[in-house]
Amino acid sequence: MRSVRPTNVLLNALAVAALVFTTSLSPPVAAETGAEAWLRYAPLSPHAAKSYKQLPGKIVVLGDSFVLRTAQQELARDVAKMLGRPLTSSGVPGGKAIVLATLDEIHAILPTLQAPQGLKADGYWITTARVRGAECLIITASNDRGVLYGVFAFLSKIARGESIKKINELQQPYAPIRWVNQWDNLDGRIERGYGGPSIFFLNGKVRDDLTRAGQYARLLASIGINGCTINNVNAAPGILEDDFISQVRRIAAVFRPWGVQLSLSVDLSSPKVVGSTHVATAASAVQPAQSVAEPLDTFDPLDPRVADWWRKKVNEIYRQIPDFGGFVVKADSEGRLGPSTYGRTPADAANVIARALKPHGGIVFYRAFVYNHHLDWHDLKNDRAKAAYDNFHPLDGAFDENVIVQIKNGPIDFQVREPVSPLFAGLRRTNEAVELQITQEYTGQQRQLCFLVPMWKEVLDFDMRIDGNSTPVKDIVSGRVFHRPVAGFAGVANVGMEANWMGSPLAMANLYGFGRLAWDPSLSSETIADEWTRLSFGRDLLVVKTINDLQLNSWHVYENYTGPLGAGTLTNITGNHYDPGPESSEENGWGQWHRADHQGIGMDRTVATGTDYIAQYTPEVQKLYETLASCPDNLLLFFHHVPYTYALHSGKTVIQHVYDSHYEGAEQAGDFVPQWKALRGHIDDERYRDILARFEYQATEAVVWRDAICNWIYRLSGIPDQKGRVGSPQP
Ligand code: GCW
Repeated sequence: MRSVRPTNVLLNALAVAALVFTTSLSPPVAAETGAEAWLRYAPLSPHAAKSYKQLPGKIVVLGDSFVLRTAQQELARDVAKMLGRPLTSSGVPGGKAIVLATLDEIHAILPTLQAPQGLKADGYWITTARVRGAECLIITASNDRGVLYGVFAFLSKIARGESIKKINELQQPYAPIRWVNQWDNLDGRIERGYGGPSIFFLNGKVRDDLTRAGQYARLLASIGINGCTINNVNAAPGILEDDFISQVRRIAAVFRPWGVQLSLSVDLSSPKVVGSTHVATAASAVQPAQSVAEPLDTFDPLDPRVADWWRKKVNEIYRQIPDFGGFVVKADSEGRLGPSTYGRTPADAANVIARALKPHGGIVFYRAFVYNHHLDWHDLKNDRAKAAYDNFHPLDGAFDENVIVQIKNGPIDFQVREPVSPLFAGLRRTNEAVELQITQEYTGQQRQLCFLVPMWKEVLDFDMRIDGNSTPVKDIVSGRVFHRPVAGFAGVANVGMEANWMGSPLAMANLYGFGRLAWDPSLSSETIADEWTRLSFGRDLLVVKTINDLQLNSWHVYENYTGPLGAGTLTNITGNHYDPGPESSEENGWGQWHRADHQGIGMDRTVATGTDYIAQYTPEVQKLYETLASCPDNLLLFFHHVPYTYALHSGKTVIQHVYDSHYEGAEQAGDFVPQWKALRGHIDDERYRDILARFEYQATEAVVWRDAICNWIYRLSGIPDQKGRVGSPQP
């Protein structure tokens, strides 16, 4: 046997000792699945915990409701997790305490307490006051939900290490409607969902175990989201079968403690088909339906029998779900039936349902995503981008007060870059909501990093110049500009059963960011990214800086190697919406055309020579886009058809820009890998390895994209890359 020399033994022993020493110095990095998302509430170091030692050890809750109880439990549990300190709870004031109560309740013990300004529904105020001689921390609001939001905001401060000394913070939501839509099918699959199967449905029934649905509601409440539509806008009529409603009721029950209102997507032909669709049944805990709506031979919205059908159906829903939110409607779109079957308008369709909901306080979201997907592509005047405005602008003022027209941010379909929809400025007497897509359908499907908050900020801050005034989109969709009673934000989230919800831990920043922007669109992308990173990954400075940078750069990087100059995401649009497929955009009726040919590229949407789309904007915005001189480079090909040799404002030709941006983007995506590798040992191994594998994959995909687009455009244009990378043999 070979003897081991003493020096080696000594060195090995020293190495082991050194390892043990260093590991015992750095705090253990616990395994994480991402399931807790931004609500990890990791224990604070003893040093950090010290700065919260003045926090009272008791919670006093005034009043009683599901939501207040949730607020109290959440506070007690998470403070214990972070500070290692139990909090007792009581309904009776006395001594130092954290008081949770609505303003009305608090006035019973503190009649003089006045919020610095009127609190809107869901707004909250965190302050300190002396109650019967004892210094108390007060979390108050005009309603119970606001108290819960205040608790989450307070916990977020501790988790991020913010000081709570002399706290006095009042926060109001920017808009009353802050909803997510889930595109879940009843069989359990999710349309454009990349985080596993539905948390609500399985094999045509509501899941028996709704634990995840409850946890989802908690995540939503923590960022101020107050409504969730649980099923696909391509709605199965079976959702309205009486037996199904009694199943859905169970989902509403797990949402309720978090103040999340449940709503449903419905098919407009329901009056004709519901009653004859087969849905799987589950044991019902409520009495059978009292007012069965029989199937009719029509769904004509102006037929009184149809109005009666909706009334009965809605009454039955409210009997089972008293806090039901309302319906989302996709009609006359992508093959869905709609009011056009009977020569009726979207307003006729929306109003018949709205009138059934009105006595209960429910709302109809009627989607403006109505377009003809059999457009004649030979006709250069045809333009899908015009559809929403053409269909809805003439109906301004025709919708009932409890209808909201839900408008996608751009006129096409969640592309990597689009101008904002002109319809935002085209409805003055109609409620609006902006629809943003959190799930990354056209932006990498969660397999590639694309933090969408900077894109949404550009949309929300875009000034529509209505009547020559400053009218950013955020002020229109929040109801401010035209003083609309209900308005706001809808985000297509599509979380699923995968532990980390969206399929990728980093993609959760988009859900977080949606909620934060819906609450306060003036927050910067940097602030939102920073909050999210600290909550999700901790406060290590290298971790925070690296992840923030990755997130904040990712949209531009993705745009660089996928879709140039506003031409759209050049994905396979007839297939998976993921791989490069620029040819699939052309020569079909879908209308996602870029009009690339041998001479040039881009859609001419000008008033002068094009489709006239630009005429849908206000005069100042028209001016911006109509001429090549003023049109920004990043939207050039959305609005204009130009030769490949056209010189951009940057001085580069279009073709050289395409080559350069694709090479630059692929290189930037490749750089994500070493940036991420620097975090090894600074975060838990599970998420480290998972995300590393994603970045390595993204780096190779970016090269696939680069080559596909560069070769395609070279084949079309015949113009080689000045830098010799495309179109001529490598030296
Ligand atoms: O972009 C398209 C999606 C469809 C979706 C549709 C819509 C739910 O590819 O999957 O259908 O938009 O928004 O209605």
